[in-house]
Amino acid sequence: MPLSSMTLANHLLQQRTLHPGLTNDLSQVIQQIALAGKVIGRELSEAALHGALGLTGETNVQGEAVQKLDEWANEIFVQTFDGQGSVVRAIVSEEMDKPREVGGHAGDRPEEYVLFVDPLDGSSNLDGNMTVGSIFSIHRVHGPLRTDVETDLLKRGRDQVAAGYVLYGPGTVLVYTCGAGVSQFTLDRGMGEFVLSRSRLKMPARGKVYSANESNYAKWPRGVQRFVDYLRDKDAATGRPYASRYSGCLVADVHRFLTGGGVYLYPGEISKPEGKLRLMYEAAPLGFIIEQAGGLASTGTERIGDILPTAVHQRIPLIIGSHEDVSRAEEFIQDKR
Ligand code: FBP
Repeated sequence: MPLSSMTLANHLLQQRTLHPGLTNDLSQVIQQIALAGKVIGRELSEAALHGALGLTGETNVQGEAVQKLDEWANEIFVQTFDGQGSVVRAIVSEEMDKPREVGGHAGDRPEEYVLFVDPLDGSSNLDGNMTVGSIFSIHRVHGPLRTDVETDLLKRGRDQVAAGYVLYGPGTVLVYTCGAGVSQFTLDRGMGEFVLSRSRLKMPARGKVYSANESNYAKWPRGVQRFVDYLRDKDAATGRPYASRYSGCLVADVHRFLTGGGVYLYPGEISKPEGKLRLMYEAAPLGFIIEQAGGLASTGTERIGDILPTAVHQRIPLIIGSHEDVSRAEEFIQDKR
């Protein structure tokens, strides 16, 4: 029995009365993303039957091996917005070297958007039939936009008008914010609708779980090592040691903390201070969600939302999660502890 019959469309309609920034066009974009999420979720659940698993043999702009489903999911997002009347002017994707102009019109609408997307985050989990997700970030553009001029697309996380993700796990879940709190919807396969399953999400100030690829421990700066040592130390008063959980999918780990608290780290390394994750379609959108839920997203020295990107595929160190845990990490990284 569903918790409520509040579908995503109804929720967006309701939110529009409360939040002027959530315009009809922006609601439309979020619903189109939900549609792409349904299509991707259905294909993932039967991918092994369609021979859709495995690698394409190509590498993407990040130098990573491309899963067939990475490419396919990217195409689903492009097709979803590449139609006449779409208010999305361009898509920047982890799977595309250059921004892709879509929608077939040039600045003739009062309000247009650029969509930044990681079509399938954690895709190395696919062959193991494990959780993956799609991450999205939406920026509003006013007037002419030169999609071939990268600087026109570089905006701070705090300027996002909406962000969220679709998580493909036991259930298919969509989580979004447009700056007025965080809401979670679960796909009711019978109705084919995303139905509200949690609203006004607030995460615990401190957690009991941390996520990090500890095989990189030796490559981390001393401050990061000391913070992870601190989480592993025994101290009942501060709920330590924390449990270690690392799924190989950023969205899945962050979603865990949205509900139960905790901290995820993909820090910079001594020889690679920029880390692995991408600012504009991984760190910034998840940072917007987590901060709307009372958490924090940081590089260790700077708030993710305040960073002006230098490139659309820029990488950034990420420490994200419960406010007290991320603040503690910053203290260790900045040698204040
Ligand atoms: P993709 O978007 O290419 O999947 O990369 C991001 C990611 O897979 C995260 O989801 C995950 O947390 C991390 O990289 C895993 O990286 P590693 O295998 O180095 O631990």
